[in-house]
Amino acid sequence: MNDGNMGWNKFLKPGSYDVDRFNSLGIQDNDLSGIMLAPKTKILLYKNPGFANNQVDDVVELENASPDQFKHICLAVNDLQFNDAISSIRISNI
Ligand SMILES: [Ca+2]
Repeated sequence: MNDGNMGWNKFLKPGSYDVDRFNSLGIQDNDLSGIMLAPKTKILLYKNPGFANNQVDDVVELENASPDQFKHICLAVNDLQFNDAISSIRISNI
């Protein structure tokens, strides 16, 4: 949900983000509705903390292949039920 602090819309640098790191950045568990991806990066969004992939639909990989454009990904419009469910994230360069 957008609770007014825009925490869901933060830009995150490549790295691994578990729940504790989320919280330190002002992002709440199960609250992510959108994310900004830097050029030439990919992101793994996990429904579970600790990057746990227990079921086939627990993780989704999205990427921004553009060399120079940022890409906003809105989780509220897809049908993967990742909106307000994300508990850990990995971001890497491609
Ligand atoms: Ca979750």
